[in-house]
Amino acid sequence: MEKTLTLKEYVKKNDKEIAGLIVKMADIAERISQELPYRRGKADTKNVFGETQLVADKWTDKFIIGEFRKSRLVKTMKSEEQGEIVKLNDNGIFNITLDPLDGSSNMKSNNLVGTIFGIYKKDLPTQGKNQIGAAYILYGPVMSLVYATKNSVNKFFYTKKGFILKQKNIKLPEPGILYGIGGLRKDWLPKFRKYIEGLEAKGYKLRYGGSFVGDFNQVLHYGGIFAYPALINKPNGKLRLSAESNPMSYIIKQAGGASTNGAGSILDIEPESINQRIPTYVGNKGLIKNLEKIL
Ligand code: AHM
Ligand code: MG
Repeated sequence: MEKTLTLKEYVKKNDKEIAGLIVKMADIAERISQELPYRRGKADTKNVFGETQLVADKWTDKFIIGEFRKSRLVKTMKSEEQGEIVKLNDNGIFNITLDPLDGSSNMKSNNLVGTIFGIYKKDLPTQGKNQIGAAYILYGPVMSLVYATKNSVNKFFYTKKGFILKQKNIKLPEPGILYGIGGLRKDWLPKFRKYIEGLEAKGYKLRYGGSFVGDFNQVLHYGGIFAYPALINKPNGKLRLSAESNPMSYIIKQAGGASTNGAGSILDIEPESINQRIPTYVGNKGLIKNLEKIL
């Protein structure tokens, strides 16, 4: 039987450059999962995107930024819950993007939520292709941490022994079996609706849970496509380029898949602003190529 590897052992051996960061993320995940049952309800404030914040959105944001400030590894952070880039440590090595609690509208019903990180050495804002790594945490049913670097995509499960390696070098199964799409179908662009009808005709199954981390995680394991598309009344969709779309586009690429905003890879987009939204389509390469042709 192969020896069980802890996250710390694995990342130190295989992705040394960002080992300290990933270990810190795992510690952060453990604490957040313990606190979520108690950090509930509305906060009566709005974030820079005009969305009502929950107590959990604000607490996770403050907690994660504080932890990275203490760790001294991080120079700056751009969080979805903060309008501006936050300076942490002048001598820090990394610049991090953060969605502290993705899918937080699922908190009320106790459905999936997660945390998303993009990792850069370049100063922010910059193109997603400049990431040197990206990661997400999914808080259940078993808490998991998935991180990607240029080497591979790897998954860890939280157990009595802490985070342990569950799957290394994850690749998207071909040709995929699922699709999950945000926004109301009546608001999708006609060409996109036709594309999805084509997938349905081929037997692709709808799996949509309303959290990017959860819905993306399914695509990573079964193959298929996730999108928060351009909508008739919201041409840029909903997802944020820096905090959400870029890290997930990096992970899908390392798993053998692709991303697009409808015209080209999300990772190539030169950011116009730090709070920019972008139509987001991620999944198996063939599916994304076909979609680009249609759009
Ligand atoms: P959040 O980070 O504020 O939770 O917003 C992003 C989430 C995604 O996880 C999900 O794909 C999308 O919003 C769902 O939005 P809606 O419920 O508005 O359709
Ligand atoms: Mg989010």
